[in-house]
Amino acid sequence: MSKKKAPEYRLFPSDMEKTIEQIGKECLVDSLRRMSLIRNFEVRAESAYQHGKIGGFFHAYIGQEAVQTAAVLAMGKDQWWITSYRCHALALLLEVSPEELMAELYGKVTGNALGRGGSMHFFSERLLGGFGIVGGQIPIATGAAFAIQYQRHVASLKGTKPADVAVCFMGDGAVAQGAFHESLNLAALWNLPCIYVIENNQWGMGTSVERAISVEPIAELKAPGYGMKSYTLDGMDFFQCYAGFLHAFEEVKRTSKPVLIEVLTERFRGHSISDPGLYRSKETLQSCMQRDPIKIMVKALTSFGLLSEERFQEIDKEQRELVIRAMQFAEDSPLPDPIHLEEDVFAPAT
Ligand SMILES: Cc1ncc(C[n+]2csc(CCOP(=O)(O)OP(=O)(O)O)c2C)c(N)n1
Repeated sequence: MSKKKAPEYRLFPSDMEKTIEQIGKECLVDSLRRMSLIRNFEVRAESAYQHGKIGGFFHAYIGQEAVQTAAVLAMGKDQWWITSYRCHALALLLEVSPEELMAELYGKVTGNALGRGGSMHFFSERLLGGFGIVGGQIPIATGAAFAIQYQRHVASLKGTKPADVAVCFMGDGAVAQGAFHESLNLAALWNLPCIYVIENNQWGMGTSVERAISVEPIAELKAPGYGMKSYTLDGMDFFQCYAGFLHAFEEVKRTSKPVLIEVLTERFRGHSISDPGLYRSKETLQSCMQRDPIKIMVKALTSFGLLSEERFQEIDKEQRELVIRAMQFAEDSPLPDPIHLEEDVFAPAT
């Protein structure tokens, strides 16, 4: 196999100072608080897992926090949101309580899916789910975008604030799935307001993106095949992500045409909690972690005089305590009664 040329990325042009001014101090500090909540939730839940309190699959979002935090801020919570099994952050960002999510991880009846779904299947009113099948969420997002367009022209859903777009997060590994290509073709053909976001964290389990995906930059080279526009964002930089997502959101609202976004990011952990990550060296991981999105944001906010290091430490402590209270709630909650075991299971009896 011949070695591919190193991709040359053309990042979305953004201006940090302008973005900071546009978002404003209060909202920026709140976004940092949300990123700290996600990080603390993941770190504490990992430790609960190691102590045998949580079982099953578990995929942390550590390292990628800036991406979905910026997307939800830029587009608002009223869109249709959907993602892969790496879904803890999106649920927190869409205001599902840490208690409800932690209880779900603990398999307790007070959990987000009554303790029956676990780590990969968080949901909320506007979060159509975490999905365990790689690429499984892409056709569903496309359907949500179809519903938005249909309701605009034909009918309206009573009582609910209409969404402007459907936002579909996926990993780089999902790009090799047929569902990705079928969905993009249909969305482009029918002008569906869908924003497809590839979170390129460089790995699909232990396979590097350069060994799995035929061309890079992924979005820039794949989107033209469907007549779609594309953007590439630096996923460790909250401000770049915000500017890029906001631009794409305004564009899709105006044109009702789908766009494809590639966000360059890194996961600071293994694929899942059971992955020791032997396919990348300690040095490579250390160098990725130099660009910690939380540290980058703290540095930017302090340098603009919007936050002090001490204030960040306080915020971080508050979030840590919030998560510890959520763990206590999960611990104290009852397990589901086995009598409910076969409820809500769609498996026809033979
Ligand atoms: C259809 C399908 N094939 C294989 C798997 C096993 N699997 C789970 S995660 C994963 C890697 C996906 O990587 P990527 O899409 O880059 O997302 P990331 O985990 O990096 O967020 C694979 C192959 C699966 N869940 N579904």
